Amino acid sequence: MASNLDVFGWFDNEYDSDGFRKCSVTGFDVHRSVENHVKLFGVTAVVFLLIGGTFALTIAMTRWETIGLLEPGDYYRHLSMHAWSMLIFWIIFMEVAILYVGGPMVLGRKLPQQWMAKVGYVVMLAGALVIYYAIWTVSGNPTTDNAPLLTAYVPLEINPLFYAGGLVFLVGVTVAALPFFLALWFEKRENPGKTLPLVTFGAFVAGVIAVQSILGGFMAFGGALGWQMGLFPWFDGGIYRQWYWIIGHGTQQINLVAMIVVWYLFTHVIGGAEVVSEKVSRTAFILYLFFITMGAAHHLMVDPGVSTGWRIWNTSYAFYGATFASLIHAFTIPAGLEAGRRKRGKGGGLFGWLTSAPWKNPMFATSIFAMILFGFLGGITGVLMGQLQLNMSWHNTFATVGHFHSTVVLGTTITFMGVVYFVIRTMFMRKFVSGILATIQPYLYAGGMALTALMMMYLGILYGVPRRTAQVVENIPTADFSLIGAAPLFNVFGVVAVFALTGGALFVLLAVGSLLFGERIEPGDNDALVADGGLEMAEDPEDPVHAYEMRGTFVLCLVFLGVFVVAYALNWFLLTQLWSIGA
Ligand code: HEM
Ligand SMILES: [Cu+2]
Repeated sequence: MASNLDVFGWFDNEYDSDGFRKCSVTGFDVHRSVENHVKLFGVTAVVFLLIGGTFALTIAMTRWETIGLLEPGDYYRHLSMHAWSMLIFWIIFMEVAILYVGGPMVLGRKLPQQWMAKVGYVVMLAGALVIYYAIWTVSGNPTTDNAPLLTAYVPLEINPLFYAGGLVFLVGVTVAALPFFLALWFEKRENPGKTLPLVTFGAFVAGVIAVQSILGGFMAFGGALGWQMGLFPWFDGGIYRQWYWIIGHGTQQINLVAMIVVWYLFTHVIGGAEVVSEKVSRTAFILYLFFITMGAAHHLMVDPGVSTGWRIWNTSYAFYGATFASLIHAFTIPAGLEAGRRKRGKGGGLFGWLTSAPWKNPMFATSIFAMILFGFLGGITGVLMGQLQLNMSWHNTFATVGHFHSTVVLGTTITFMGVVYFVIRTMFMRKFVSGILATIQPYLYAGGMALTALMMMYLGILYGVPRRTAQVVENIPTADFSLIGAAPLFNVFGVVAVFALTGGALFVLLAVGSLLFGERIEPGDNDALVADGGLEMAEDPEDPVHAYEMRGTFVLCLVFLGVFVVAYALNWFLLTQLWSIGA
């Protein structure tokens, strides 16, 4: 029974008397309470993506100095709005939705304590608005009120409201995540001997990393706020930076684990993948739990506040435990797809399983593009720049921005766009307003964004173009060298950024358009989404998936390794070239 307020018919699916329905695509028993909250958080996230995307336009058109849209004085304000809308609000609202899918929805349970989800939602929203207010009303007076960007390092003078907003947002996220943890708690209490499904297990690991990160966030923002309000005389800048990066780095690892969870789910549901070895995949998730937060130190590589031993131990020893975990997933997910599709008779030669895959389905394409682009562009560069020596040539250059757009955009954002498509198709039960545009959108966005990220890296590494600044080609204040040689490349950057922005705008149009005008799908009419051969085949115990070949994946892994070696060698070569500067 839909509420009177539901004028768009967004919450009017039919449920049995217990409030459940069976999803014809995933086979999950979906409870109304879970589904409705997933919709709420998901739609809100898209609104933040739209806001963040608008500011992506203004800052990209500023860095393209031929256009030079904003005055240098306004640049930081727009950059802060972009960063917070995208990296924090769009992604974290989506992540709460993904926790509800990975927990109660996969387990076929109700969402426990729904009021917590609602309170968490309102508090998150309030925190976001306070942060927006603090950023937008920045006066720019350097002794009282600077734009916070993401890092807001003390002792920079920043409006205390900003730190307060950050704390409120963190409280909201914590409260919103509680129903997820409760669902797992109840599940384990009722079925003590049963293992959690892999997707739920992965979501739980993401949840634990979130707890670690949030604690770091309370220390950093709470300490900074206390210092700003005069509760204690100082807050050491080095200590702040370490705590700050526990959350700054930790949240990126939540993104990583959340998107890997989605990849396992979508390659299975839509591509027909199966998990080749539960043990191996679960071990990889556990490695993250132990090692990934230690990587926070790679943000302090050039920081005099922490010892060299601390930096090297955390980034070059401990963190490789987490890198190893990523390499495992980089094998097991495509291997599961290959073996699962071969089992369904969709193999053929080395790559027949790939060429026959549902490339026109945007939910499949987004996950596969994200996996490839994240791995090749984001993953490899992350390992390179996370090394003490190579960090020298990356730190605070535009190349860093290229690296993290490869991770949080090419990886997380593209994956989450697929999740939004999925929620529209299987929960809002709407067809896309245009099937062709929905097919094209991931290609346009992934292509445009990949080129944008590559141009950022190119400009940063080869020219040393700095990040976070409005002008370098026309005018570098106080510097006596010139970057004018980079100007033609900035034109290329500007053009490909416009392609990416168009792809992003198309996504928002498709999502909102389909929610408002999309044709309704009747239950059972969604079969086009189901993997070749249907869901049942996946459950046949007589026909183990690991008996099928995975040689295509093996070849892909060798290609990956080859690119890795070349990129590594090239970066060391470029580092040696630095010696000639000033000679
Ligand atoms: C079409 C899409 C996008 C374009 C063209 C774009 C472009 C840019 C540009 C030009 C910068 C400024 C770099 C600088 O001056 O240092 C930037 C910064 C940033 N972007 Fe994006 N971006 C896009 C999407 C995204 C998305 C989806 C996310 C996150 C999910 C994101 C996260 C960030 C962050 C965190 C910063 C850094 C802010 C800081 O330095 O504190 N961007 N982006
Ligand atoms: Cu990091």
